[in-house]
Amino acid sequence: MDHAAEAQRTDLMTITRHALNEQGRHPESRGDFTILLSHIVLGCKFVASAVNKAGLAKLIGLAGETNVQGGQGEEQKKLDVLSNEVFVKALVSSGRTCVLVSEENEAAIFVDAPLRGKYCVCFDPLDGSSNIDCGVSIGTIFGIYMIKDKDNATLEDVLQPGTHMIAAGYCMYGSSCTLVLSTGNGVNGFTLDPSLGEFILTHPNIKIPNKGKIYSVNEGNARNWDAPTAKYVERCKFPQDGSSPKSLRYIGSMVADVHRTLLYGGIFLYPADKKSPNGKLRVLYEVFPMSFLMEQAGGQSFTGKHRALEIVPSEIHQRSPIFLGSYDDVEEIKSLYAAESSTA
Ligand code: AFP
Repeated sequence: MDHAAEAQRTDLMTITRHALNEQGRHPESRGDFTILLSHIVLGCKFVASAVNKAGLAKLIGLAGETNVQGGQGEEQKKLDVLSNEVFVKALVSSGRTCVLVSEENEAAIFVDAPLRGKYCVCFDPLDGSSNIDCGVSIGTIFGIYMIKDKDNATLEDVLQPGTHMIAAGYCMYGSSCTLVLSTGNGVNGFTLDPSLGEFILTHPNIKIPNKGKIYSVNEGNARNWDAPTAKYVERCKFPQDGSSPKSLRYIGSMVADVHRTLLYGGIFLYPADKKSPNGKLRVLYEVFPMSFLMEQAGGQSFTGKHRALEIVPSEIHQRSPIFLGSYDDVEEIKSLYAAESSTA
């Protein structure tokens, strides 16, 4: 590498440098968020490394436990357990968190007083775990809130609408490891450079195309869909305006499906159906963070009734139907639901 290329390589926008720049926009800031983020980044690096080694280390396989969603037949895998431990430890040891909600823990975790800070983090440490055994992309999803009073933390601090979130993101463990983050000022994507061990800004200011050519849904559930969802998917395949049909892409790992939607445009749907009237995906650590990112990137997110970020959750593991993606594509499904409710 010549000197010019070497010099350019040292001028990289790492995620820490980015966070410090953002911090500079808030003169009152004391760097607490930057410290919290650096602990999240550490957790992501640790999980990325564990995912990469999983096949070799025989970490894959059932741990013999059932997670809190177990009543619905979901099994917890060893990597999930490990990832959860990693994130809980990383978040608690940051000294900046107060209440934690994890997909893997039935109850919220209240951090002990000496280590308490002003943030609440809701997270799914390893989403898409049914994809682990076949090496398909999986990810960590997180949403961050500010505590009202850290000496009197309650569940209400996390049972807030998504509009109160101050930051959200996901890390995708795939062919590359990519961390996508929004602190409410647009969306940026950082890719892990394994030679440096640093997340480098590779996708600045991500904007989702206004309209996309892809729809993403588990069509195996089609016979249980309601009329607006069924009609929308029919229109994707047989457009009425003379346009080309949309392509179907569905990985079954929300982080990977949403990442593609964010970059290429289109729509991701996990609707309600007759079997699951509340859909499948969890409000606090799937629906809210992804909706926050979509809106920050210029897209939309809708529940079938209203803007997804306006849900007021009453339980930490609550589920909701979700339609998110390109602005115009979500607009179309919104109009189908509006037409249905006006004839009801
Ligand atoms: P798993 O963690 O059980 O693999 O579930 C993944 C997930 O929560 C989300 O990441 C996917 O978008 C969705 O479920 C896939 O659900 P279906 O398998 O019902 O399509």
